[in-house]
Amino acid sequence: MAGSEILMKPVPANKQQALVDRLMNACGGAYSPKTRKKYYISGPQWAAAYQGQALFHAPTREPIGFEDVIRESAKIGIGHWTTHDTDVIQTAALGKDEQWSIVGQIKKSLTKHGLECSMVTTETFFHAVWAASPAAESPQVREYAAFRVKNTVDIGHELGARFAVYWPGSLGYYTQGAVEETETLTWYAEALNAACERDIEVAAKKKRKTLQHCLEAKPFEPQAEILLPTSDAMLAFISSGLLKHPEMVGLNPEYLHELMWGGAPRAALARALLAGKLWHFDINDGYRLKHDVDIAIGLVNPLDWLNVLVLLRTHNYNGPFNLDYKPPRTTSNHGVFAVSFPTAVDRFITLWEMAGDVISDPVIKQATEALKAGAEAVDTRDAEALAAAHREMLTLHELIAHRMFQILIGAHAGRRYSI
Ligand code: XLS
Ligand code: MG
Ligand code: MG
Repeated sequence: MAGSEILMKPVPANKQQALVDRLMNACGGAYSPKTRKKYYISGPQWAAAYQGQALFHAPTREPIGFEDVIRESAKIGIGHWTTHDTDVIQTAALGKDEQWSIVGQIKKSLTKHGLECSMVTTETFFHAVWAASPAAESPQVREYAAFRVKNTVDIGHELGARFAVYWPGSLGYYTQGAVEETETLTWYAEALNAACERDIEVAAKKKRKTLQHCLEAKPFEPQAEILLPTSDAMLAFISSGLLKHPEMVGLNPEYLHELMWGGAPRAALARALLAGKLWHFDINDGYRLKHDVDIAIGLVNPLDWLNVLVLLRTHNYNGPFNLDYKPPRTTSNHGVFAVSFPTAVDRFITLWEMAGDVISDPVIKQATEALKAGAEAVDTRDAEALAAAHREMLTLHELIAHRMFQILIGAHAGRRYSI
């Protein structure tokens, strides 16, 4: 095919949706909504309603509301819905009657479409009131922060949520020295304490379990320096003694946020698992040491994702997988629900099932068992003898990596390429 050959006529605007839909169909391999619903996948209001705006970018999509997101999620087979307080309630209406009337409408819409609200989170980064963070020097701002997180707990219980997430985005600074780190962290802990205490009260009243409060770290953005930049920092914070109810507080790691600081997401998740704090997980993709590009799962690092899911399946992680990504600015409103969300869900399911293949693969199993069996007895104080005894066996590390690649491309199941 000549590189410059034009195969298609220009496509008029009113034919483009049909083209996208036809090519989506041609892709094949889509799971049914019923199958998709079997997985604990949640769709954030803010991800679906994201209009493509950023510091250097004007929006490319029209605004949509919670009714649209809930209805379209139901059609796709996304069984759970998550939201920030201000994704659905204007800041000025928070805590007022208007809030409860909106929450009532949300409940109706969820019931109508058979969705559940799994998680609620407080926006403590967007509004001007958070310019100095939710743990600002001013006691009035901190009191407002406490009100906001407590109010989110109330909303969460009303909507039947099990999780509350905290991404303290603006907890940091642009210029060093203005804020004292230990003081700021102590103040931030006070907000979490207020949320947990409120939760204990409301849960008792409503005869519900308390929520699982999950901290989410991100190494940079929107502040230049962040006081709790990684999931490990969050773990240290949980056990710092500042929290009154550390047992109520765990983690919501985000895949890309760990990659952003140059970490290995799978290793970060492993540390959270060991601490018993891997409760909730934001799934997406992107690049190391770049800003928060929030690409949908599997489009950048499918092999790494496969590895992540092998770890989670091995340890029976049974929390939500929250689709915290941003449909690209090039995707239309139609494309968000016709392409972006269903394909993200389907890549997740495929990678999850592949992780099952990895776990039961006979080659990987034998290789792993052989590595754990070690070599024949040698003097365990003799480094040279030990290294020599294991020399051939350690080639299995690379062999296992190759086998995972084969599983990723289907070669283990007979897919062949030949010249
Ligand atoms: C932003 C975060 C945010 C949280 C919820 O980078 O990922 O979306 O998940 O506030
Ligand atoms: Mg997130
Ligand atoms: Mg992100």
